[in-house]
Amino acid sequence: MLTTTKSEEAFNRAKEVIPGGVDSPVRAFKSVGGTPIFIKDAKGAYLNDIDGNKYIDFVQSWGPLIFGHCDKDIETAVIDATKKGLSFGAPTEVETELASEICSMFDSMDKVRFVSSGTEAVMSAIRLARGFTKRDDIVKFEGCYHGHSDSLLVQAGSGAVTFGTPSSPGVPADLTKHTLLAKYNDIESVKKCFENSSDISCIIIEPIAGNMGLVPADEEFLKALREICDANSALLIFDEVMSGFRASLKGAQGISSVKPDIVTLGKVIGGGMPVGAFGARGEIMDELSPDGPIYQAGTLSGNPIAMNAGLASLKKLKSSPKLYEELEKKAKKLMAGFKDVAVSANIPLQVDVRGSMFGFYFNDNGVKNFDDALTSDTDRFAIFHQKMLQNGVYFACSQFETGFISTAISDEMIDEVIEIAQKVFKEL
Ligand code: KE4
Repeated sequence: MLTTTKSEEAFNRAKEVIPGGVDSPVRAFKSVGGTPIFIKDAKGAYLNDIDGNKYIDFVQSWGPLIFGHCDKDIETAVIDATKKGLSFGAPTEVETELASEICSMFDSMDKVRFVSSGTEAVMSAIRLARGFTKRDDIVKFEGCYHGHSDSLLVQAGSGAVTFGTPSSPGVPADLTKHTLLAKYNDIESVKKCFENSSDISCIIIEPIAGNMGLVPADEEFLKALREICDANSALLIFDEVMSGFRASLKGAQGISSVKPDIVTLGKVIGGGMPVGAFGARGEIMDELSPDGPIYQAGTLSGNPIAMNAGLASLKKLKSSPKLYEELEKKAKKLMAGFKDVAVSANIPLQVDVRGSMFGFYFNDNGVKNFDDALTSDTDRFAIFHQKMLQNGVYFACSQFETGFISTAISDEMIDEVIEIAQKVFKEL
């Protein structure tokens, strides 16, 4: 039995001065039960908690740590940058370098602007789309999560769904009346939005949804979104904060032929430091202040530490072309192993993989949208999560999240985790 005494004490102390004891709700383990594990440090594929327990990490800070923890190159880049000063609030060449790297990877991007979180990137992208088209309405999909800015916190995925409060108090109805909801992988529901409003500025989608569990969009569906946007002069926003550099070197755009108008990024491009970004063709981005009228700003936007961490991360990604093949192979091996042990334990399990991203549902049927995802057995997931944790395996603490493979996770580790799953599935 895992001793988590120190984490329990730490959690009680944290709750006195931090709401819910956490700085982001999903970390509170509310939907899986038990005490959130307090991390002491991490190295490679492993997390070490303050009770001296060790875990193989499939969360990797919700996506950023594609090279695992304490990667030498990223660590060196951060330490070297720190010695030159933490932040200047003035332009630095490293911002241009990282912007050029990113723009060179995405055909749909001539220019990109950096911010400090995925939420900020999406919030800015929505304002840009509204300003550029001079329209107020937006279309989002049930179960997709795009950060916690007001217009997007409507029937969100991720933490909000986990708590069953799809739309948060504190978000004015006057604002969310401009947010139209459609069903993922269902083009008829999108057409209905365009019948109900002639004021739609954009459609925003996670082209590979990772916040209702892992649900890739059908290619035909993405093509239909592109067509409906073109027919109505609305912009198509791909929120690739999670899938960017995780599904492939070009995120979902490395897999789908569909080109968005605006892309939002985050997580991996910060290498573990706070970074978000949004980019588009020059005609759209030039509408942003100071050249254009659409205002957007940030004290630590493009700060050199985060930029150097991101640059080191992207250079590593670009330098190993086989990287995504290897990560996907490991993800498929893990999911095939889970499928096998589930079948032998007579447990219904749906699995899916896109590059280094993997997902599994305790569900009799395939999952194509949010309604399907919600029919999953979250009680069984909670028991699974706790038992895997007891055995030193750290998965996302919600059925409505995605798992990740880092380069630090070896085939031997995957074999070990499948063996543990063999035991755990029998106890579900
Ligand atoms: P942040 O503001 O949390 O950096 O990014 C928001 C965001 C935007 N778009 C997508 C597709 C995202 O997945 C996210 C954030 N992802 C969640 C995990 N699924 C962050 C974890 C958390 O909220 O603590």
